[in-house]
Amino acid sequence: MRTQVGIVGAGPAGLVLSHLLHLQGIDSVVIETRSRQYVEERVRAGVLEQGTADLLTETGVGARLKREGLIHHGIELRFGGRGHRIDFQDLAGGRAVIIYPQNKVVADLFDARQAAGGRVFVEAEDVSVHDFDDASSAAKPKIRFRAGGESHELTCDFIAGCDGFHGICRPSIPAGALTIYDRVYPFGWLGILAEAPPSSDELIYAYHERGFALLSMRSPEISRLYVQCAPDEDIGNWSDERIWQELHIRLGTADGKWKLTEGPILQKGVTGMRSFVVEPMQYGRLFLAGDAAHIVPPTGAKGMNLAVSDVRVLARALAEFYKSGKRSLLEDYSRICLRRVWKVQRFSWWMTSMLHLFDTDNAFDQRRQLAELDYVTSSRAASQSLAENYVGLPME
Ligand code: RFL
Ligand code: PHB
Repeated sequence: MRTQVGIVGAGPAGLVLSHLLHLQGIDSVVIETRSRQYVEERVRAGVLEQGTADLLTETGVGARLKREGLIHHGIELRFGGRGHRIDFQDLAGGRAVIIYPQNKVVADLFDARQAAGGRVFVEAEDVSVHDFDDASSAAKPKIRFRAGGESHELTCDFIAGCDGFHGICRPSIPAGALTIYDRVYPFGWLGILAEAPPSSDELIYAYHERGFALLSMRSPEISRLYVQCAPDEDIGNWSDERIWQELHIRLGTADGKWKLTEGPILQKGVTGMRSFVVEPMQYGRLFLAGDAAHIVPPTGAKGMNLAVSDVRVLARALAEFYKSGKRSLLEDYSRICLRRVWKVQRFSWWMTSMLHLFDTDNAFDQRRQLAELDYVTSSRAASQSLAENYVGLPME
């Protein structure tokens, strides 16, 4: 089997890339280990930067996003029992974010690939990548895998490693060729999906002496809520009742007027938190994109957006190569992406550092965090910096 670009992974990075390449007349094949249903039901991100939403709309996969996406012009930071709004309309030149779940983005893209006759192999096993080293340029890159009970070998010009943090593409690069920058946080998030109308029109990021809490949503009927917990927290220790109780405490206001609406919990899970970057994001004819190359803690709501901005750069570089034979943009892929990656890393680390409880014994740190929150919500310069990062920095 042959194609121009072999794509490993059908998350946002892999599917957006395949879609963008198709629009440029470039053929690709996507290989994914999970089933389509699994990928479409996996509860993950919920916030699209305006640039991400615009890209999906402009490339013809935004119909449902337009119908069901919730446009948010601000977020609330809640601390000391009071809410403080960050107004994007005013502070970020009218830009906004769109609440639309990642699993729907993925479903919309699967539909688009299918309608265009795109080849996507799901439930693939034993996926491995070969001959992508430029030194062995006599041979073309290959992806081997098993699917539908058969062994396949896909020969391509380039491989896109879009297989997430635990994928096989990054570890297939000789270790000496990569530098890893890593930070693991001493906490995780316990997240729930609840059949309850969101108790606020906008997201609430709450700093509390018992730990961070976040109120988010998926639709006017479904809330998504998180509480900071231990990184290895046993979900078995958290009854529904205990989760709601903790959310009431951490999100509550001093005047007692704000009410959190409860509802049946549809799903719950614990996520660890880390910051991670690999440099460079390219080795020979293998290009890493999205979580395969970098992880951000979810506090800035950036992971999926960063995955999409990587593949936008990659699609443009591949289009230039196939049109003109020029490799200059491909050679620049890593440098272009990493500029944005590090700015987003900085923002996600900063939001995380400001809002989480790091050390219950360190009263100095807690006072410093409260001062930071006070500054961010009272200085126009500081709130503008938060707003412009949250809605998404310009593409380049
Ligand atoms: P994905 O989505 O992990 O997709 C990788 C795909 O590769 C498959 N795979 C393989 N396929 C073939 N062969 C192999 N050997 C393979 N190994 C793995 C996997 O099954 C999978 O389908 O990576 P991608 O495409 O780079 O996308 C990244 C995003 O998924 C991720 O950054 C976001 O979900 C992060 N994130 C958020 N991002 C946002 O932009 N906004 C948010 O509000 C936001 N909230 C979140 C988040 C992530 C969270 N969790 C669960 C980590 C909230 C949470 C709680
Ligand atoms: C979500 O809705 O899942 C969500 C929203 C904002 C974040 C992280 C996750 O910062």
